[in-house]
Amino acid sequence: MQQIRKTLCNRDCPDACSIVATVEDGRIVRLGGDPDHPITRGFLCYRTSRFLETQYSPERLTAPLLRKGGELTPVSWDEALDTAAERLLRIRGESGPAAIFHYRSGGSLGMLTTMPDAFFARFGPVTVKRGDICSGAGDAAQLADFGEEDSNDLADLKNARHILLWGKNVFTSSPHTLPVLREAKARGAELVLIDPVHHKTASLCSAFYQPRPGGDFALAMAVARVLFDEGWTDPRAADYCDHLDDFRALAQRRSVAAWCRDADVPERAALDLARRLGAERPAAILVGWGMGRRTSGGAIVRALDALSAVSGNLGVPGGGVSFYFKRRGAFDLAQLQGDRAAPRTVCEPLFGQEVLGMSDPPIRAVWVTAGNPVAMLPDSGAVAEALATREFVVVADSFLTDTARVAHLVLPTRTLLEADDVLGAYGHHYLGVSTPVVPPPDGVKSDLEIMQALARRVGLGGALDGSARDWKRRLTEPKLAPFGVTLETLERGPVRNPLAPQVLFADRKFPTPSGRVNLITEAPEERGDPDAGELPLLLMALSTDKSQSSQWARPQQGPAVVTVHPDAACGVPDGGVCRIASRVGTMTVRLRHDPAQRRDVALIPKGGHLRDGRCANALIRARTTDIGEGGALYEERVRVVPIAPDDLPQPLA
Ligand SMILES: Nc1nc2c(c(=O)[nH]1)N[C@H]1C(S)=C(S)[C@@H](COP(=O)(O)OP(=O)(O)OC[C@H]3O[C@@H](n4cnc5c(=O)[nH]c(N)nc54)[C@H](O)[C@@H]3O)O[C@H]1N2
Ligand SMILES: Nc1nc2c(c(=O)[nH]1)N[C@H]1C(S)=C(S)[C@@H](COP(=O)(O)OP(=O)(O)OC[C@H]3O[C@@H](n4cnc5c(=O)[nH]c(N)nc54)[C@H](O)[C@@H]3O)O[C@H]1N2
Ligand code: SF4
Ligand SMILES: [Mo]
Repeated sequence: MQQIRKTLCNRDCPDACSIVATVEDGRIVRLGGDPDHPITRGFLCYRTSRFLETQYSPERLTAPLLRKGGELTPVSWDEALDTAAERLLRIRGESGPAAIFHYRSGGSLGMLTTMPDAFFARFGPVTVKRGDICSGAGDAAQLADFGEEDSNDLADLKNARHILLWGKNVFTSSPHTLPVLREAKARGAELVLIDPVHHKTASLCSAFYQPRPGGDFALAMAVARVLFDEGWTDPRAADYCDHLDDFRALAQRRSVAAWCRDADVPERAALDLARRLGAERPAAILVGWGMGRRTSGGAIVRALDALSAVSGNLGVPGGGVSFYFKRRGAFDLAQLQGDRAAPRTVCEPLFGQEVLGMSDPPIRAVWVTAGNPVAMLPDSGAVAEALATREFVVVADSFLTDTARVAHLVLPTRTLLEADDVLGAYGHHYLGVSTPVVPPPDGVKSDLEIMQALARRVGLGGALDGSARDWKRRLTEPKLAPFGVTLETLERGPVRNPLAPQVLFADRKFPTPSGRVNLITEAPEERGDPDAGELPLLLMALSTDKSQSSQWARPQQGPAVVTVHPDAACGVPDGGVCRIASRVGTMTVRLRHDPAQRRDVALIPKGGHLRDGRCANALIRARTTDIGEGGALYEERVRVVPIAPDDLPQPLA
């Protein structure tokens, strides 16, 4: 018999789609997008529509694995959890809780995936991460400027006359923004893409500007200069912005032409963008997540915030400068926090070197929840070494990832189709629940169940007790019940977060110390690049539709594909095999030519596995962004190294 069951996708993706699963005799046979969800609109992305291959993959872990005599060996849950409890208690007893590091990433954005945080806050508090590999700089920028990070309603884009997609690949990374963009276009809005990389999103746009990577700050200053020179700024901007004179002076430090030369765009780009923002407002800026991952990423996002503010596009329908939707805002997460601060923190982008270097006490144990830091954090080699040299590493995951392979204990967890959780989204304001479409296989536990079982073994008693549904209610109802939204309401279907604004900052009041926008006043430090001659290409490991970070829809074979402009190919033909070399490593790749790209970038899909020799992070040094301790992931320089025919890798016989 066929049954239709719905759940919410918990992947680290802005869209938080409602999935419709068809279940036949206990097995899921089909996945589709929910036509009744206002954002999902009946379709799923490439990677999740093919998730059944992952769900029913023979590689799926269904028993805990414990390292014995060097090998990961299946054991019972009792043995796994007893071992974990004994080791954690011993290390805490001997060295204190700071010797244990709990690292959680974005494998699931469900609120209950933070249950291990609650466990370790009570067991320790232990060492936790600080900064954010994904959005550290952009978050810090928006918080510094506005005191708050959120967005106008997604549907409010339909009120915009212009939409500036500033460094954003909506086709790949947030496909459910597309229908709204198309509707806005149908109502007359014009779209513009500003991105050093040419991608499909350009096809939606009436203009496409391709600055040098990181040239956005200079471009934003050129735009600001035009706004001031033409009198297109909001006459009331001084009422709600601090440092307006200093910001104007910053923009006026150079001519429009000089700023544009620095950004490597034609001068008309600045005139065009200023016209759209100023003379023809309202204009919405959608700030992509890639730009922030540069050494000057925070300054770039702050410059875009300032453009929106001075041009009078903040707090108006059809305006705004959207980087993030406050996905946790509806939930009462205070219950999960401990009452004491963590004794110590590890900067996420510097994971490898910091874990290796910490002393008094050294990090002796690492617990990894919902992350694959070996593949996904820069300087993969150092991350792998940091883990391989600890006494005790635990990884909770459904697959034997690059990170799980170096663990002492691997605990099999649920997939997104088995999740029992509650979620917001970082690309719109709808809330919802995930409900298991099928029960997990025998031998698999949720993060909640794992932490509850461990809590009992380490003397925390029932601190985390309660079913998943109890916790869903506990986290949602304190803030939502006053609006008449209960867990049952969410279980019936998606609900727009009643706490979220339609138009953010409509009162032009900002939760900054002064109550006003804090405009940026300084340009980021100019750093000459000594490597630029020898290593002419900036390596950008970008999202691909085929994968969610290191979770590929299908297994990958052969060398990773790197895309460059034909002039940057060093004579390697389109489709040819070669190496790319950075300061720290080399990698065999297949080169693809694309004349639409700049001559100073090399594009590679993010998420390649280290054990397959496809991991870009093996070539990328660990560096932080200017503010917010994000990862400066797109700043590593590489060159193309042709391989002599004799040295080409031989096909397997
Ligand atoms: N298919 C798929 N979707 C995903 C993911 C995935 O792995 N696969 N990952 C998810 C995750 S983890 C996140 S955080 C989100 C966002 O994921 P991201 O992949 O960060 O998405 P975008 O916001 O499109 O930002 C990427 C864009 O930024 C551009 N960019 C990079 N540097 C610069 C620059 O200096 N200037 C300008 N103007 N642009 C620049 C890139 O060229 C690219 O087009 O999406 C999620 N969506
Ligand atoms: N060079 C380069 N590096 C990057 C990026 C880049 O653009 N370039 N992008 C960065 C970005 S934006 C991000 S967000 C990070 C992403 O880095 P990660 O968050 O580490 O990404 P994933 O590879 O998706 O790893 C998530 C893991 O969680 C597991 N998982 C899924 N659901 C659950 C669950 O419910 N419980 C548990 N315990 N595990 C679960 C999955 O199987 C998967 O192995 O990578 C960053 N790294
Ligand atoms: S990964 Fe994103 S786009 Fe794909 S189904 Fe999940 S929420 Fe939707
Ligand atoms: Mo991310």
